[in-house]
Amino acid sequence: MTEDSQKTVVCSWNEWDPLKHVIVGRAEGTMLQAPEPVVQLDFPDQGFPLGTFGSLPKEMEDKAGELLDNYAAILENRGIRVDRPSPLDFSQVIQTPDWKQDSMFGCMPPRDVLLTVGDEILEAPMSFRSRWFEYLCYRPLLEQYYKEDPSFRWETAPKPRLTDRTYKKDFWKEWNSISEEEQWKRTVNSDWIISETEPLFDAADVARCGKDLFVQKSMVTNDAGIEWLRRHYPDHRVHRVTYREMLPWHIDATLIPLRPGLALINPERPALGNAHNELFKKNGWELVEAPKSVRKEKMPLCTCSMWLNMNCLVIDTKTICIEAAETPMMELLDKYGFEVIPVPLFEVSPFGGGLHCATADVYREGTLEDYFPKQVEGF
Ligand code: DAV
Repeated sequence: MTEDSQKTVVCSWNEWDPLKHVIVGRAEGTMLQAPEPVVQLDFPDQGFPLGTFGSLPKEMEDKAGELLDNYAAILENRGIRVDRPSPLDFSQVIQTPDWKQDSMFGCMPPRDVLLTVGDEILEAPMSFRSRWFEYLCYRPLLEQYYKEDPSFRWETAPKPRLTDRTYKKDFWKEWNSISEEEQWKRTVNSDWIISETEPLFDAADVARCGKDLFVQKSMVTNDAGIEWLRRHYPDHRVHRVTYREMLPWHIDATLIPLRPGLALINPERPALGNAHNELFKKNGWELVEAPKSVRKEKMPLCTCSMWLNMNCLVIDTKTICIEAAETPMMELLDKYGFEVIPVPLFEVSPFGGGLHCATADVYREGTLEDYFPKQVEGF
């Protein structure tokens, strides 16, 4: 092998070290997926009432594709290597010995599937049946990294069975019939649809800060999944975090680490319990409340919240990509000394998220550091 082919390709310990290599997702073929235990989409005014499914409209897909290509070009112009996944036919029926699912989803948000910690990329289990095979879209890239980089550790979490035991029976029927007060009660107890039958997590429920990994318990991440991560990363401190959010789904519109000592938080989703804020405070971190999005409405067929303005990509501790319309967010980060790169990506949101969701780290220059030397007991 040549000297060049022996270099380190995969390494990233946190959300802010200088980004050199990243995966940007693709919109092609994305489905409004077929109903399954976790996903019960209902967009009657937009042509997809409960129980129906199908491809996202072609003109939406074209626009999203254009914006993602533009995002990739912006990063490449900064000297960052950008790779893209290989979409599958997401309209196909998939099955395992345990279940059959009428469609897949897509491969716009690599952040949901791939968790990069140091020299390892871990394929997350995923708790949607429609997303069970999504890792295949990234296999051509992972195979290539494996050949190029002798120290790359390619890992996959146990593939979940996702049988009916994985999901609480009649969850949605119950959830939709109880009062808001009851819903908050269940929320505070993290009592959502997935059971503790098997470890489950999406990679996007993890915020990486060197030795400390913040993992949100959510609609797609259970305690067994958090425990699996704890055992899998014995040299890290895995913190189980919960916020006051009704049906949480990924941490990256709730807590966004920006650089050592600074993180964005969501003012509508305060951390539950005192340990979270105490840990940040004790270690001299400032938690800045994100301003609201300038948008008044979501894109049609978008399943994300109104907080994708927080879903930004840090290029390094002085440079950050923000959605191009989000002036208040840009002004805030400018005040904190960042050079802001505006990236238009709003029309990509129905395909699974914002600027952070649409990427997955492959390489950031830097080493494993301890940014929280003072810990909080039991957290
Ligand atoms: O608040 O809607 C969106 C993240 C999707 N990957 C939110 C989180």
